[in-house]
Amino acid sequence: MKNPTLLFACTGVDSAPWLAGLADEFPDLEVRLWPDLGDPAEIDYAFVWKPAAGIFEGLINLKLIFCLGAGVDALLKLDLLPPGIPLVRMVDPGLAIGMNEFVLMQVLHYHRRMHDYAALQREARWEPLDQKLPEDRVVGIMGLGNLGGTCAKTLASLGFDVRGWSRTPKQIEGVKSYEDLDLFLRDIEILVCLLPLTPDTVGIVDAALLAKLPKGAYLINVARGPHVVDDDLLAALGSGQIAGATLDVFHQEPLPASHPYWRHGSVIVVPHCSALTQPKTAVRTLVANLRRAIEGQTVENIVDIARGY
Ligand code: NDP
Ligand code: OXD
Repeated sequence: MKNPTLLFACTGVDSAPWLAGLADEFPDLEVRLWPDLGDPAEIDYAFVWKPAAGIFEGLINLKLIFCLGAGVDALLKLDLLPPGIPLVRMVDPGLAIGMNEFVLMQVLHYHRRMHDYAALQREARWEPLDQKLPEDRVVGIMGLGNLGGTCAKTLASLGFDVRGWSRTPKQIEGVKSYEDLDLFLRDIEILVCLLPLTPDTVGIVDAALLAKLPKGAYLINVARGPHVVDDDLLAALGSGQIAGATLDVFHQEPLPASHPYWRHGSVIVVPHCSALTQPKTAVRTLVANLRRAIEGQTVENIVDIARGY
């Protein structure tokens, strides 16, 4: 019997640590590196990120597609997935650790008023500001899945008043779960977006949503750029409705040099790096799921294509 064969087709990703990790964790797996795929009929599985057009052509024995990232919006938009082949997204401890660190860092940044201190420093003003206890700081997380749920748990464990909004109710210790968006937004001082990008969530952070937050709230968007209507956020920053924003993701990436976010005094821009898929942990996640597939067990984290995540 032939060895299981995986096509590695991840654009812009250094394949070396992945290939080394796969060789260690699954020596019997044959890995083909796109575009040198050999006989397409021999490919059983594909591991992809920003794949080239036509990549799935001729893969007549393809059984599963694994995505290197947690978000599959770009892949679904390309409209090149062969019908009927399940798509598996990345749910991995390394990603959750990275996102947890980044969100915690930015929530603490706003909670401890570093944004205000930076403004005071620009004017050489020595002015200690009021400090709130975490229990008096309301942090809201849109999306309570693998990443949002992890961040919510961490913030709750530090004593923050954490509220979460998701499609279905969640039970996370110390976190108030909301399904009604308006009710959820009412008292949020720091809003974190960790939703998947779907037809239901594109443009969700618009003028109407921002106006429902208390004046002077902060936004942390670590999900996808198109969740935010940029002109509406810029207007809300201008009016003071939003006091500051941390943005990791953008409509166009890299963010064009001319974009007003780059030089906006109330915006922190980082280059889509809040959580990177780490080969060290993600190879083990991939291999565990590959083995489940090969042994005929249930594969975890299959995307509901109709729902978009
Ligand atoms: P999950 O699928 O685990 O969680 C998604 C959450 O969003 C779920 O709680 C889901 O609710 C909720 N949700 C989805 N649609 C709606 C809706 N219409 N209304 C209300 N709630 C909704 O995703 P992850 O936590 O793994 O990842 C979230 C996103 O983070 C990814 O899709 C990706 O875009 C982004 N990401 C960004 C990274 C970065 O570096 N910036 C890195 C990794 C991911 P329910 O549970 O009820 O279904
Ligand atoms: C992801 C990402 O979805 O890197 O994993 O954004």
